[in-house]
Amino acid sequence: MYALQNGDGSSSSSKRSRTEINLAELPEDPGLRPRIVDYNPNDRDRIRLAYLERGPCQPPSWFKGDVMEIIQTALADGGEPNKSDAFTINGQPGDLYNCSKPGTFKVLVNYGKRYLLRIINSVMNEEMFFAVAQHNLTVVGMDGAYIKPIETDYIMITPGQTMDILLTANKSPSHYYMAGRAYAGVVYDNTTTTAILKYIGNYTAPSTPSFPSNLPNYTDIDAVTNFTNRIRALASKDYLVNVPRKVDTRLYITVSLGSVPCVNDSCDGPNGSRLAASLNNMSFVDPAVDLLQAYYRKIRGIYKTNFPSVPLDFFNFTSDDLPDNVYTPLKATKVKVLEFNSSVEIVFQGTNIGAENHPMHLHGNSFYHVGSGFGNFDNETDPKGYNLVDPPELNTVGVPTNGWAAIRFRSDNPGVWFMHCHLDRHSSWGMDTAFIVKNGATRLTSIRRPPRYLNPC
Ligand SMILES: [Cu+2]
Repeated sequence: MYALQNGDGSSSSSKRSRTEINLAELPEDPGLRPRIVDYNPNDRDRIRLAYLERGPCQPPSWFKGDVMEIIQTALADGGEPNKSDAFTINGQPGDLYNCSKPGTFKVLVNYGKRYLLRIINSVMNEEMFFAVAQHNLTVVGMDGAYIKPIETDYIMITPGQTMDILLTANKSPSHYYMAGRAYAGVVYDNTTTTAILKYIGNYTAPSTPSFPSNLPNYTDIDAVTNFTNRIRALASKDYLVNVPRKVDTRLYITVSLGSVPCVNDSCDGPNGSRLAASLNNMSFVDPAVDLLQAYYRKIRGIYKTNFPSVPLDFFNFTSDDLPDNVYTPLKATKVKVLEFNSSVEIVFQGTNIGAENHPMHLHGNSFYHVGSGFGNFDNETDPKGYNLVDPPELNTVGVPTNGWAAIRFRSDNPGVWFMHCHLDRHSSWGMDTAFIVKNGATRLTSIRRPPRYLNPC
């Protein structure tokens, strides 16, 4: 329990009533701050907000302007949101942007030591290439699971993915750039963010650090494929792979960017339409009551359970010449119900309706990424090439541009789990659905009761 100073100079327990908290007097030093649970539940939201306002806030996408206003305006007008103006590494855009040089983030290293870099792509709308000048990277983990170590001179990481990377400081003591840039989508921020790997010691630093020559260019699709095809589970005696061999529930899901009509063709999408992204032609509509509450409390009329298991129309999904009627999805709140502990296979099929790499992300479960390819998925020949020996266990998988990705998992986590494209603009346009995983037979395999107090959003 922490003691806090009151306005009158006396001190008291931190679990205090709402009227006694003076936000201006909350400690600046994070080390002196009481834990949030030590405050009265009614005060916690105000205190969190007060700390957030003090910063530092370190968004990896940086916008000139109010980011919420930019997004809300774009959603209201039905068009693309502004691109970001910069990417950041640990809050700093780096030397290649105007005015940011003094603040460039630096990683100090000692010659001969090995370092663990934990890379998280929390960029809003772009997959990213990342490299460190003259230093190889050894990727050893992804999304919290070990993989067979990959020696590489660059990575490609999608929003939502995390990687554990070893770097050995074994080059001439100097300054080296680490740099990130986008893998091109339909629209993308084409700036480059940098930080500096700085060796500790006495040497003459270069006026400009060397730049990673192997950082792929924006459109280098081969660099994406070559890197992602190397990702394999560690699959050791201690880290077993347990990929379902038999499939109970099979889903084939097309991933598309389209648009829906707008009154008087007055929106900012193509020909005055409103942009709408979809899975199996369903463009997800945010429900009035959240899905977990609606399911748990049995509130009717919030969602439907008939999310389609296959596309409503089959056509040549990746053709350059698409039928006219495939651009307009249906807007609905549809989910898929899964029995407890069923083995599930999902094949995501990218389409040429706004073709780009879509990082599909599942909440509540990791899954095995058993296969990928370009073009249309062939349900007879492609499964023969699945990797069921050492597929990586992930929670986000990039569906290749105009290609497909297959995943398998066991639905052993009862509850309601959102699944969505991790490019924020696609998710906000409806490239989402949710799974309701039913309870198992016992209390331990059933959804838990909600806590007595839930913070309002
Ligand atoms: Cu997407």
